[in-house]
Amino acid sequence: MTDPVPSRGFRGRRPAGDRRLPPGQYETHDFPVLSAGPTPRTPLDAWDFTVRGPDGAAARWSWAEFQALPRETPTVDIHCVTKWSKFGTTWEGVSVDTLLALAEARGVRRADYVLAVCDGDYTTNLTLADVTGGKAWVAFGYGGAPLEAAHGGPARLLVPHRYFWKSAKWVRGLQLGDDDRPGFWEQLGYHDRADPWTEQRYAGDP
Ligand SMILES: Nc1nc2c(c(=O)[nH]1)N[C@H]1C(S)=C(S)[C@@H](COP(=O)(O)O)O[C@H]1N2
Ligand SMILES: [Mo]
Repeated sequence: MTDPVPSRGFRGRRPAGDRRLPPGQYETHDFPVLSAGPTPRTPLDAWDFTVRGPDGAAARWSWAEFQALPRETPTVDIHCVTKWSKFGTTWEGVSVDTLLALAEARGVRRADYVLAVCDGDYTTNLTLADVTGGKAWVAFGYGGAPLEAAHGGPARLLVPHRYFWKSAKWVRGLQLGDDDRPGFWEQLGYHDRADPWTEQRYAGDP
């Protein structure tokens, strides 16, 4: 039997795998650790997660409450601005859509911008659109195991369609706001939006 579809390699100029690799990136099979400071270690009984609206109204979950929320297990490619990409990483966590819907039911008004806040004072800014529509999670599992502290455990934000610095490790909350407030790396000259497919690496990149 002949295959009616030409093999993938002959359909375009570039090897098929390149379609997964944003411009300027290379694939790695390692999982590098990149942290701007020491790894914070918050005990689970002191951990909570807060979604705060622009007017101050907030929804808060303890670790136990958070664990009882509906979970998802996304498998995604991740892209660091230092140019490594890692394909097919599998996480477990709660979708930001789920968190926002529950927060809204508790009187938290949505707003156009989101600042992720973390233990250790790291922050990063995103748009609401960047973290809704099945594109972002608060992940506490990686590769079928609890997320290691070095990689952001107990829980980190996972926003795989943006450069990986937007995936805030040790995340403790999302602050919704009507204004875009630059986070840690964004104040130091990195791009506010950070789309790897258009190489939004530094402030001023189109
Ligand atoms: N809280 C916090 N989150 C962070 C960082 C950090 O320094 N602190 N580094 C960011 C950067 S630059 C990258 S590339 C990824 C690295 O995640 P990893 O160490 O799990 O590879 O985390 C991001 N999230
Ligand atoms: Mo990074």
